[in-house]
Amino acid sequence: MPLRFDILTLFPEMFAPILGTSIPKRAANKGLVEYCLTNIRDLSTDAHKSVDDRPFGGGPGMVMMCQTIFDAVEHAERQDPRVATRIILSPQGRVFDQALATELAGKDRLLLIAGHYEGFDERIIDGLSPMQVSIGDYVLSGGELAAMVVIDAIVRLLPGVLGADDGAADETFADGLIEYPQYTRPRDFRGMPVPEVLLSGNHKAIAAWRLEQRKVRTEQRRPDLWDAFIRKSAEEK
Ligand code: 9D3
Repeated sequence: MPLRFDILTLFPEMFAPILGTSIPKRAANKGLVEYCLTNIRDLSTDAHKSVDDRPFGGGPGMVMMCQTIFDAVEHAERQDPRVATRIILSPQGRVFDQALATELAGKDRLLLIAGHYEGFDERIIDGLSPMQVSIGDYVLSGGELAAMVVIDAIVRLLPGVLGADDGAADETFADGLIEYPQYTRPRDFRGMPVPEVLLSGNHKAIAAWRLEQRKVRTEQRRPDLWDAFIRKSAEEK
């Protein structure tokens, strides 16, 4: 059975170009995932097709209302007997990382709720108990791009999605170090040469150089990852 993604959004048209391209498309074509979009506005019951309303107590902006979200979740969940892991994209959520991607890649059904411009009525959180997920500390216009980031990171971890030598395992974050620098032809581009060791044919020397590059770069650019790497290395001894 393919991993089923239910995506609840006010802008389903934003998803087609991303999910219909590259790895997410290939995964769907191979029958490894399916994407099921629900337009939250289709579940609105009033004459104006409302999905949001002004906040009680005042304040700026609008708030996504309970009725359409609850009905959209129930509508999507009825379409398949499997229990969905519910995820709501929110700036207040747990920050998404590779460990969470791995955890979610083990589920058989994920339901993602993306809001736009605004926040959610708190009873959506209380009543539906979704996992709340953020993709980082910056302000987006809505949860749609965040949902696509989460989907992309999960899909590429599924068995059979990547080719054998795309090697998801030894990439950045799998072992806590960022990548080594890479080069291809030509050997000299506008006076910038390829590091000599890579042309040496000495595979042990190349591996040692690459590991050193990864360490130096991680220490310089990602002190957070470097601290974790040093602590992990110390524990293993
Ligand atoms: C006034 C307070 N704002 C919260 C920081 C309101 C607000 C801003 C942006 C409410 C929602 C949004 C839209 N963002 C998302 O829905 C979102 C998001 C993000 O903005 N950054 C990182 N991850 C995510 S996941 C969903």
